[in-house]
Amino acid sequence: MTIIRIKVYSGDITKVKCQAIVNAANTSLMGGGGVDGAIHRAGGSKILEECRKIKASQGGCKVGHAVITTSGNLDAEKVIHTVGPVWSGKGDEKELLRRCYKSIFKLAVVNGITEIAIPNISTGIYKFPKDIAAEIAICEAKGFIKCNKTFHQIIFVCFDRENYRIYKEILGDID
Ligand code: AR6
Repeated sequence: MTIIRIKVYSGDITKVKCQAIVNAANTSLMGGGGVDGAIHRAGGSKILEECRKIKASQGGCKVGHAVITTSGNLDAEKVIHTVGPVWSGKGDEKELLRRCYKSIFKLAVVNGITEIAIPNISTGIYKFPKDIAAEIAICEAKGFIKCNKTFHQIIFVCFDRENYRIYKEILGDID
């Protein structure tokens, strides 16, 4: 029997019960709109406090990198904040988005996380084409999970219908 470790949910990531959730932040780590705003609102001031400390010590977070904080009032134990690229269609955005996923999984392993919920990074305010972003996200997740047999699960949380449809189409009807 194959145990399916990549899942697709539809809805709000702040409501997902999972060991860690990922935030699509910006380089300042000081909060914003979209999923970033939702996570800070639901998680409360503890998250921003830790983000401030990280900003003071390393000047925020570069595109393609990731940092980890407490989850404040959220059910998750940790929040991993990554910064996706802004889509222009002319630069190395695909590679930078790939790097986001690699950075997330690396931080998860270092912190003993084996279950993670991830939003559709860069596909909102940063305007990355949803189909290309989904191919990258799923390719990186499959590659990671193949090499990390003890990792329990990766949940892609799709807030909008189009992303949900794209993920279901790529992964097949798996839930
Ligand atoms: N749960 C899950 N996914 C969500 C939620 C939610 N509550 N809310 C929105 N999404 P975006 P980006 C989806 O714009 O494109 C912020 O201001 C949304 O439908 O949140 O990486 C940051 O501070 C979309 O599919 O992030 C940055 O400045 C996905 O999350 C900038 O936006 C990503 O949309 C980052 O832009």
